[in-house]
Amino acid sequence: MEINPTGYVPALMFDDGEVLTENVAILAWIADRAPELAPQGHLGRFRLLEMLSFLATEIHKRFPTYLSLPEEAREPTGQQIVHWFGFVAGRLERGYLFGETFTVADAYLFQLAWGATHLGFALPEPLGEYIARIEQRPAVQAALHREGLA
Ligand SMILES: N[C@@H](CCC(=O)N[C@@H](CS)C(=O)NCC(=O)O)C(=O)O
Repeated sequence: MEINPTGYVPALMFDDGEVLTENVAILAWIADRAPELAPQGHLGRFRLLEMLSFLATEIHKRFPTYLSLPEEAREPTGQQIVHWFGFVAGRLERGYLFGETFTVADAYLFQLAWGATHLGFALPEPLGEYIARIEQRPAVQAALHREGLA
C-alpha cells in the first residue's frame, strides 16, 4: 500500500517518484524502452498488448480465485487455468510466444508457468521445456536468487 495503492506487486517507481503499476503497463513500458523484447511488425505493439491482456485476465487472475477456494472446490478453476495454459503452449512451436525471439510476454508467461508448476499443476507441453530453458537465462537466475527462489 505504501508504493502501490492496490497493494499488488509489481510496481515500478521512477527517479522522479512516479509509480507505474499493473503487469500489462509495466511490461509494455519495458518493451517500448527495449524494442528487441517486443514483437515486430506493424501490429507488433498491439499483438503484445493482446497477449499481455490475455495472460493477465485469463490466467493470472484465476490464481487468486483458485487459491481462495477450499481444496475440494478447486478443480473447475484449476481446469480453466490448465486449459488456457494449453492455448498458449500451442503458440510455442518456434520457441517463444512470438516466434524465435524472447519478448516481455515470455517473461510474464514464464513467471505464471513457473509459479503454477510450483503449486503442483501439470502443464501441457512444451511448457516444461520452455520453463527449463527460460530459467537458465542469467537475468532469470539472478532474479530467482535475489528473491530467494532459486
Ligand atoms: N492487476 C495486477 C495483479 C497483480 C497480482 O495479482 N499480484 C500478486 C502476485 S502474483 C500480488 O501482488 N499478490 C499480493 C501479494 O503478493 O502480496 C497486475 O496485473 O499487475
